[in-house]
Amino acid sequence: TVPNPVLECKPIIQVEDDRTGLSIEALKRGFLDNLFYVQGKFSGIATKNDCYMALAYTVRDRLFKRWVDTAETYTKNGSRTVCYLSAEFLMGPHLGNNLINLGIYDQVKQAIEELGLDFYELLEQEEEPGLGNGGLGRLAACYLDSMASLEIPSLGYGIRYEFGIFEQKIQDGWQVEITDKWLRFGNPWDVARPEWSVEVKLGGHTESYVDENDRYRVRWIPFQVVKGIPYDTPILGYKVNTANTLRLWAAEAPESFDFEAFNSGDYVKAVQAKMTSENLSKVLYPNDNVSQGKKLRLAQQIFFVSCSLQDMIRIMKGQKIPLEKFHEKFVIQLNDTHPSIAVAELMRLLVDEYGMEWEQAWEITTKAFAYTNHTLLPEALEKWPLGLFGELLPRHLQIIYEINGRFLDDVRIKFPDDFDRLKRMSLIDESGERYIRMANLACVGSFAINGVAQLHTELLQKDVLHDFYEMYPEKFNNKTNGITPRRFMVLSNPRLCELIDSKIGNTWIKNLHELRQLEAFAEDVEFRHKFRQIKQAIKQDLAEYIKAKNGIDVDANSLFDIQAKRFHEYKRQHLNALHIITLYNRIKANPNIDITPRTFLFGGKAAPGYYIAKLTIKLINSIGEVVNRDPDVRGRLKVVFLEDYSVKFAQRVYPAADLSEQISTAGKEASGTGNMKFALNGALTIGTLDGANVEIREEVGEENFFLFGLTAEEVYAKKAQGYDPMYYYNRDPELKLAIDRISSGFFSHGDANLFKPLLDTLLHRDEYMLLADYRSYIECQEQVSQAYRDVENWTRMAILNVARMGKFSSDRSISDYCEDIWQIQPVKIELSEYLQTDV
Ligand code: NBX
Repeated sequence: TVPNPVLECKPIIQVEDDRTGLSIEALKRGFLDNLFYVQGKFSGIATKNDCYMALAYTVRDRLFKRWVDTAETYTKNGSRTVCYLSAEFLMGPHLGNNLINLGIYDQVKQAIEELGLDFYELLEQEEEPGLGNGGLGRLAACYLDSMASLEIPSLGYGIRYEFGIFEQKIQDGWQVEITDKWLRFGNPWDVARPEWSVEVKLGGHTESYVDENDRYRVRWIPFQVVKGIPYDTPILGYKVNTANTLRLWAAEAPESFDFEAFNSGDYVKAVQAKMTSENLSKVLYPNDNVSQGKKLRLAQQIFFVSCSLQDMIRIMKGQKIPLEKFHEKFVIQLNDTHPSIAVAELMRLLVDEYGMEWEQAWEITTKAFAYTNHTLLPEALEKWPLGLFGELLPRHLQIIYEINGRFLDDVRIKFPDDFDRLKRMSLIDESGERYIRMANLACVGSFAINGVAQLHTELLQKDVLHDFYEMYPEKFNNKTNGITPRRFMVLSNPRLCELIDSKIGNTWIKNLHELRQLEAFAEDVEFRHKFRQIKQAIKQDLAEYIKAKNGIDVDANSLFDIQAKRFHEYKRQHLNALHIITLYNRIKANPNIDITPRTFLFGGKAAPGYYIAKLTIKLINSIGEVVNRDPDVRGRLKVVFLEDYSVKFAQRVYPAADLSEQISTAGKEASGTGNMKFALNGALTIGTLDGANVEIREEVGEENFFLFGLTAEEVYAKKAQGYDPMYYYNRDPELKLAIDRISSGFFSHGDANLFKPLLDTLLHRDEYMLLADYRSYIECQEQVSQAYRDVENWTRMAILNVARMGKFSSDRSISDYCEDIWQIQPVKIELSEYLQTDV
């Protein structure tokens, strides 16, 4: 292509101006300028949203020099790049985070206040892009922050869902779902790049042919073609010049498609085809840890995967790097199996579209991919009915057969005559209805396979992926999850940060291990006092929010006991509920009993089709209704359901917790990351030996962690022996009473049937062993209540938790990925001096 002279020109940014200046005056001018030129309003009629938008653009302007220079540097250097492929990115609000990472939070706050506006009110205006369900999507977001902060060239690739995770309303105690119209007022943070659109084929059939070199080739004649348009969001690192890109694809019908149908005269059909295409990026599937096997979901997966791989090839062409070097230019991390069709799609692109030999293409493919597993739950392992798969992706089905044939030959050589093993490892499940097993495809197509916590990786190797571990032990490794301290401390807990900074400076934000220096202050009475005051003030703020929102009076002196996460039986919110009922029953039996006052806070969504999870929400609200108004309780117990838990709201919740509930059945939670966010903010954990709890306890010390429950091994052993929940029910009178209170209709206005499905699962199956763990949990909670009364010691333990959380920074996780898997080094982005903040 002819060099475009425009490419050689950029604005000469050499003086502080309204788009780059960081002085209060420049920020104010920038804001007014954007209010005028972008929103087209004078201040007299500007709405809060206009002001938010003007502020967002003012901050965005200050990102662009970094973003453009980063892209330019990577392009000129042909830098090796990590591509993080994820069906979900749960980013949370961008504005506050960008202010923190740019290092201009205080200046902007002052500028806005000098304009007579309420800074926090403007921050609150942002509609968060809820493009994820829970931990997996939020992990992707934390990793983008850390990759940028560590100056690692990276691209996040995903889907720009028009409707993100639904908004949750509670009506009469039940969850009701409202569509999330997050794009309603426009999105100031992304930029459409229609010039980089690509096409994705779907459906139809394949044909074989012989090419001009007498080679056997396959051609795919699709039924439908969909266009993907990339939308780019800058991802700025913390106090560095690196601004990487999150590239999300939106689906559209290609113009030619409309045109053909239009010419044939069927205008309505043409518009319908357009609608069908746009459906692809319409909505995020709201399931967490369960796969539904819907065709539209598979279409979403191939859509964003194909767009992303084609985009990588375009980038290579732009940098004149030959395709044979694909795996040197890019390493692709698969965030669970959701993008694992990429293995077959890259093969298709290389072999069918670029005429590469199979062997070479396979060599490149298996050097390019790495796979992260996030679950041990069998119902979450993705498998696609063969028929459905072949209808949508006929060519990929053939490619998977070919991969499978060659792979099974390898298995046969390594394990001769082991026919059961072949059946288990095959990419196709042929035990009944035939399915494609996506985890198997991901394992075969990747050079690295990792779990997300030590225990989880061990269980993968021992159980879920055992055959693959025996086949390829060298591929397996652990990468314990982490969280970004920028969003989950600096942004969400400024008061605690200020206290910490006053003692140890602020370099801990980049090197979280430095928090260790706080250990010494755990013994400092004055420090403990300040630490407590801060927690108290934050709890008071939340109490006021609850009063306004739920109309419930909450005592900020009570122990704030919080469980905030998706609702799922394995996470056992109903075990927490049984504890509340037990305390309530004790009060009813003895109204003068001495009880540590507690406020039980719950937050989280249930998948709309997950009846038992929704019923658990109803149960908690029903218990709250009774407990909160019973005069015998005299305010000693309160139960509050926090509606519509989101990243934005989570940032208010973590800092307010005294006690963090991490009570999943051992062996079920892959890692958990909320557990880390709570502990980093000075909550103590009550938890099982599950996921990353094990490592958190190791770090903070067993004396600073409330442990209960069966171990993963004990859970398996008990199941193998034939577990009978009724045994516990009949033997533990308090447990029996708690359950009977529910089944009698006590919490449901006398309706004895309402919670029957929930109780039936507990009494007759109890897959997640609540009854087996009940007594241990209750006793552990008694220790918590006792410990909370010793104010000084509780504070000491809380400080030690904060001090010892260094390991759980996502910076540590990302450095480990870089060293062990990605083989990638940082690339410094140089900016002219006058544009730098306090880097
Ligand atoms: O991933 C979560 C795990 O449950 C957590 O233990 C872990 O900490 C976190 C990050 O590694 N998994 C998760 O959030 N899964 C999903 O959201 C999910 C969504 C769709 C789907 C399957 C799983 N089809």
